[in-house]
Amino acid sequence: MSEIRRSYCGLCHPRCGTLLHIENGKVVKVAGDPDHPITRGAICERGRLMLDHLYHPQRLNYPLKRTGERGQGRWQQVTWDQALDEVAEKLSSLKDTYGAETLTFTHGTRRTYHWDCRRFFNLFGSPNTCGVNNICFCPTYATEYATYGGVVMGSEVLDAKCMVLWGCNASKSSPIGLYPQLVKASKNGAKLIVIDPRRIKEAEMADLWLQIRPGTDLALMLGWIRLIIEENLYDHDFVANWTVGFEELKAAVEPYTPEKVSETTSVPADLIIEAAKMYATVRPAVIPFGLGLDKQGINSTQCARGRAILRAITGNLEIPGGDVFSMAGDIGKIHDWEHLEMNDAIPESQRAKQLGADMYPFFGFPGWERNQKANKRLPSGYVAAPEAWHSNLAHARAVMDAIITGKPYPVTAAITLANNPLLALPNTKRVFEALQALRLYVVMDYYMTPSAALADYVFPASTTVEQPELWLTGGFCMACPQGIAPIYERRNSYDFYRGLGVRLGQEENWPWKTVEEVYDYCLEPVGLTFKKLVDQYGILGRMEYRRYERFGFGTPSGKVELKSSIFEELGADSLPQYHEPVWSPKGNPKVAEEYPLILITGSRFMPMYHSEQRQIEKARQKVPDPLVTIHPETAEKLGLSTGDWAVISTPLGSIRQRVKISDAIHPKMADVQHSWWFPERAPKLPELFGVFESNTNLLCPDAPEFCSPEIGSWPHSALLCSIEKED
Ligand SMILES: Nc1nc2c(c(=O)[nH]1)N[C@H]1C(S)=C(S)[C@@H](COP(=O)(O)OP(=O)(O)OC[C@H]3O[C@@H](n4cnc5c(=O)[nH]c(N)nc54)[C@H](O)[C@@H]3O)O[C@H]1N2
Ligand SMILES: Nc1nc2c(c(=O)[nH]1)N[C@H]1C(S)=C(S)[C@@H](COP(=O)(O)OP(=O)(O)OC[C@H]3O[C@@H](n4cnc5c(=O)[nH]c(N)nc54)[C@H](O)[C@@H]3O)O[C@H]1N2
Ligand code: SF4
Ligand SMILES: [Mo]
Repeated sequence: MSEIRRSYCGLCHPRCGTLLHIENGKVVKVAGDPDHPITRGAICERGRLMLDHLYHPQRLNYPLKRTGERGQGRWQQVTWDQALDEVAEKLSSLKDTYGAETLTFTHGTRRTYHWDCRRFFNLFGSPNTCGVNNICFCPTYATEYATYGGVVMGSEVLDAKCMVLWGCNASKSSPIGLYPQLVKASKNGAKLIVIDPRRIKEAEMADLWLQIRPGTDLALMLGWIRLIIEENLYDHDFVANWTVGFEELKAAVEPYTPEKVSETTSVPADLIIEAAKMYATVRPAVIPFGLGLDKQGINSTQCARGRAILRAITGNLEIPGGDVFSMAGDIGKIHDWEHLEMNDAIPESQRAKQLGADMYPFFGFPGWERNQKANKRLPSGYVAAPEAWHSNLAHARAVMDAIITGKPYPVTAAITLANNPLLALPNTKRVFEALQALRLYVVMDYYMTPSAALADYVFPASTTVEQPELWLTGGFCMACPQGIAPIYERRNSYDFYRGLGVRLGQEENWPWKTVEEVYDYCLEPVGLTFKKLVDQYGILGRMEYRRYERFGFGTPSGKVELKSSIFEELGADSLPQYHEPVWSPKGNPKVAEEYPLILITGSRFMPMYHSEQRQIEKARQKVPDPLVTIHPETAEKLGLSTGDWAVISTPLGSIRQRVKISDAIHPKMADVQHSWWFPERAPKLPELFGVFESNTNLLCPDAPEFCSPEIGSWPHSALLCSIEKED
C-alpha cells in the first residue's frame, strides 16, 4: 500500500513543509510540499537527508540505563516507565537533600518544544536552566526588548531597498529562509552592504563589502551613528516623538570619528562613510540578525543595542520593507510559548538562587522581569511577551562551577535535551569535568553523542516527522503535521517532561495527555483545533505597521530607549561603548606574539547543523574531516598545503583540523569549523568519540573577563590562535 502524507522537516529552524511517500508503512521518499504557503516545495540539502536520519542504524530507539562506570559505554535497555520512575525518584531525593536548585538543564538552539522544559523547571522550582542562549540570539532578543519592547523576527527583506548583512552568512546558514530573499531583493535593485571579515558569497554580490577586523563591530556601529547624526541623516520626526536619550547618545558617540573607527576596525574611512550614508539614505532598509555579532563575547550585548539604535534613528522600525516586530490579527490571541512556560509558578525565593545572576545583571530574572513588566503596558497580543526560555537563564559557566565545587550550593543533577554540551559550550574541559561530577545526568537525543555517553539514563527522541508541532514565528503560526507514528520507542519531549512531571506531583499542571491536546488548548481563543489548523497549514498574521502610534513601545518610557533605563537600573552601561576584545593584537600584544592569528569559529557550512549529521554517510562524503581555513600567504609562511593536518592552539588548548586554503579570508585570520566529533570512534572514555581531538570549544574561553558584562556572552569569535603543521 502506498500513500503520501504531509509532514515537515525539523533539521533546522524554518520547519519546511514536506511530503512523505510511504510504502507498506515505511517512508521511502521525502520531498518538499509545493502547497506549503511559506516554503512552497523547497527543501535544502540537509532536509534531503531526512530519510537517512529517520532510519539510521545508530539511532537511539529505546531508553538506556548505564550499567558500568560513567562513560564506559555499558548500557542496559529499560522501559520508559522504569527509566522515568527511577529518574523521578532520584530527582525527588536530591531535591529533598539539596533543594530544587540542585537540578540544572542544558539546552542548545531551539530544536523542539522547549516551553515544556521551562514549565517542568518552574514547577520543580529550579531557576537553573542554562545553555547556549547567552551567545545565540538572546543578546539580540533580550536587548531589543529592553530597547524597544519587541524583537525583530522578520526583516522585510523582499520589500527593502537596502540590506545590511552584518555578521550573517545566509547562503550557508539560511538556505531556504533569508538567502533566497536576499538574492531576489538584490536582483530587484536593492542595495546590499556586507560586513564580514570573510569574503563570503554574499560579499561577492554586494554593493559594498566591509572586511572588518573581528570583534570591532560595535566601534563601526558607533561610527555610523555619529556620522548619521552629524550629517543630519536621521529621522527627525521619529527621533523627536518616539525616542528618549538622543542627546546622551550623541555625546556618547562623539569619539567615534571615521578615522578612529577605521584604525580600530581596519575598514578604510571612506568606505565607512559611504556605507553609513547608504544605510541612512536608501530606505526602507533592514539589518537582519547575524550571529557574527552575538558570538563575539565582550561587545556582543552592546552590538545588539547598536544595531537596534541604528534601526530606530534611521526610521526603519515598524515600517513596510523595514525591521518589524509587532503582530497583528488573530496570531496575537493564540496562547503562545511564554504562556505555556508557567513562569509565575516559580517562587521568588527560588528565583533569587539563579546561578550567574550576581555577575551578569541583565540576563536572568532581573532583566527578564523588567522586560516583562514593560511589555504589560501594551494591549495583550500586540507584541509577544518576552519568553523566559529566550532571555532568562542561569549562566552555563556558573552552573558548571557549582557542579564541580559545590559552591555557592551543590548542583548535582542535570537534564540535557536537544543539546550536545561538550560540543556547543565553550571551555570543553570544564564542561567535561562538570558532567563527570554529576550525581544524576539524563540525556534525551536522537543518537548516542559524546555528551549522552556520560549520562546515567538516555531517552530516545522522535524525529520531527514522527511528532506534531505548533510553530509560531513573527508573522505566521504554522501547524506542522505529524507524518508517521513514532517508530520503536521514540517519543517527543512533551511526553518526557509530562512523564517526569506527573511522577513528581505536578499532575494537575499537565492536564493534556498528548501534545496535540496542548495545541488544541493554545488555539481555543481563535476557535480552531490543531487538526483544523493543519488542514489550512496555519494562520498568516496581518501586518499592521507603526502600531506604536496607537500604543507606544513596550519599554518603561513607552518609547525607543536609545539610553536604556533597564540597563541603567541594573547597573549596566545604558549607552554603548566599545571595548577591545581581550585576546586581540591590540588588546593583548603579549598573547598575540605567541598566537598571531585572529581566530573565528563556527562559520556555518552545509549540510552539517552544529554537531549533527556526522554519522550520516552522505553528509560525511561531502565534508569528511574538520577544516581550518587560512589564506594562501599564511599557508605558505607556515609551510602548510591543502589537506595537511594542522594543530591549532590558543592559551586554553590545542586541536587538529585539516587545512583548507582560500583567499576569501584575511592573511591574519583563521576560520575553524565547530562541533566536530567522530561517531565512528570508540563510544567510551578516554576516546569518547574523539570529542577532545578537533572540537573548537577546547580553544574558546568562558571566564568573566572574556564575557559581555550584561549577559555573560562568551566569545566564539574574535580570539587569537597559532597554527602549525602536525608532526
Ligand atoms: N565554537 C563555537 N561553538 C558554538 C557556535 C559557534 O559558532 N562556534 N555556535 C553556537 C550556537 S549559535 C549554537 S545555537 C549552539 C548549538 O548547539 P546545540 O543546539 O547543542 O547543537 P548540537 O551540537 O547540534 O546539539 C544538538 C543535539 O540535539 C539533538 N537533537 C536535535 N533535535 C532534537 C530534538 O528534537 N529532540 C532531542 N531530544 N534532541 C534533538 C541532536 O542530535 C544533537 O545531539 O552551538 C554554539 N556553539
Ligand atoms: N548549515 C548550518 N546552518 C545553520 C547552523 C549550522 O550549524 N549549520 N546553525 C544555525 C544557528 S543555531 C545559527 S545561530 C545561525 C547562525 O548563522 P549566521 O548568522 O550566518 O552565523 P555564522 O555562520 O556563525 O557567522 C556569520 C558570519 O559572521 C562572520 N563573523 C565572525 N566573526 C565576526 C565578527 O567579529 N564580526 C562580523 N561582522 N562578522 C563576523 C563569519 O565570517 C560568518 O560569515 O545558523 C543557523 N543555520
Ligand atoms: S532549511 Fe533544510 S534542514 Fe532546515 S527545515 Fe528546511 S529543509 Fe529542513
Ligand atoms: Mo545558534
